[in-house]
Amino acid sequence: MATNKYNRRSFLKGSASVAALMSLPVPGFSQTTLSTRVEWQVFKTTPQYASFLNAVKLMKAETDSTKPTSWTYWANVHLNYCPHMQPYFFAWHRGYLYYFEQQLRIVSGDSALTLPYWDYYTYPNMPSEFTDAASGNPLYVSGRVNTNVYAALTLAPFSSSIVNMQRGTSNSYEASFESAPHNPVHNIIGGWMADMSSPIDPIFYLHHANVDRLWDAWCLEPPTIVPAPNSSYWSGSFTYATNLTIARSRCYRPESLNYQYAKPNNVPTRLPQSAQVGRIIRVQAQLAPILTRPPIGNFPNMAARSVSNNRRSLGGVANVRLNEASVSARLTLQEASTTTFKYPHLVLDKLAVTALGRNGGYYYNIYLNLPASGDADVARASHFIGTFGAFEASGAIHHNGSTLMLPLADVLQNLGVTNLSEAVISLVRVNGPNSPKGDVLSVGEMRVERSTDGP
Ligand SMILES: [Cu+2]
Repeated sequence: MATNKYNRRSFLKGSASVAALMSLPVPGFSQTTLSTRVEWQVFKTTPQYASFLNAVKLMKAETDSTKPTSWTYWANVHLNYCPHMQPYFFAWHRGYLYYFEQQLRIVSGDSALTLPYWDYYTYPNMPSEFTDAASGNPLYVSGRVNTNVYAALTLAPFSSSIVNMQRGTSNSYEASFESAPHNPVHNIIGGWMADMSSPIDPIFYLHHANVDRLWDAWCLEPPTIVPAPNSSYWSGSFTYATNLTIARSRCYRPESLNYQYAKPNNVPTRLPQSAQVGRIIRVQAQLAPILTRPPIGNFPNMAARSVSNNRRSLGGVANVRLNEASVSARLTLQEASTTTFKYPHLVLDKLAVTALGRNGGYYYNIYLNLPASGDADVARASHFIGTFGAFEASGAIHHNGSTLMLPLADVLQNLGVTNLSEAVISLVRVNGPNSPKGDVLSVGEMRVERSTDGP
């Protein structure tokens, strides 16, 4: 058709063609026509299902990872550039999916192809098309530990108290959502998904399309607060590869990238019904109320010290090894000047993942000062700091010198703590239907820090 101006062959030549993706008119669509991304169960009944399978197959067959027509090229984009635990987690991934979706159209030659999403809040079991190990199924990868992600789900980001999209604000949707369900879905599935190279597993793209969809749904539900399109938050650009960037402002709304999600599109208000059925009951039992705080382990103390000019450790413990048991650690702290060192963090430093732990199938919810006895579950949400598993560790090891920094400002405010003299940190283990037994992760030093710049 007339609008279909791209020259497919030029994209098969190699990495030099990446730049052309940026100026590519969306094939088959005028500026005002939006394409619609649909849930997998609908998607698989459309003609685009065959195009999708074909594109994945062709991209996996291209072994030159410097070419954007190869599957590995896009996994490397994620490995090298993705922001995790920092601003623009949602927006960067939106641009990433946009370019990947265009690549699928180019490779398949189907200009009507859109990325499907997997709504695990309705269907907690991975679609069977991805788990069929028949040879030649391009959607299958070996090494996944679980295909049911019920244990990863939470309604926490959709609670009425989470009103700010932007990270670094109090009650940030981006920070809450990334922490869970985003990270646990990676961890519980495991295999490639528990690693920064997670886009090797095709389910990655359906997971992130769902993340993008839920971001969109949340933004449209008052009274949510999103930086306005003319805010400086949206100035600048994101990088995906040399010569492949996108203006941040284009990631503000799906419409500015010429797509939308099937309507109605709402955030979930309940966990899946199918949680009542069969083997999932076992998973649900593992999410039972924490009736008691996990026992306090015996760890060497680490004294308060200066970490750098702008970071101060208030104290911590050393050599925390994590296995199938939940554990707590008591940190004796020496408060710093809170006028200079404004921003409190929990820092998990010198992280290592064991060979067993690398596969995933589990994660830990981290809490501050859970009640020592009584029903900790009642107050659990206000004590929540974040999640930790093979996926978070992989990101920290790749991008951040094996250090994970979790902001504490919100939880301290929720608990009314102003002076830090002691902190009890609990790591509560959550398992998928399959999970490893034995040492999985180690934290060389777990400490509370304050920094001059934050959050
Ligand atoms: Cu992800």
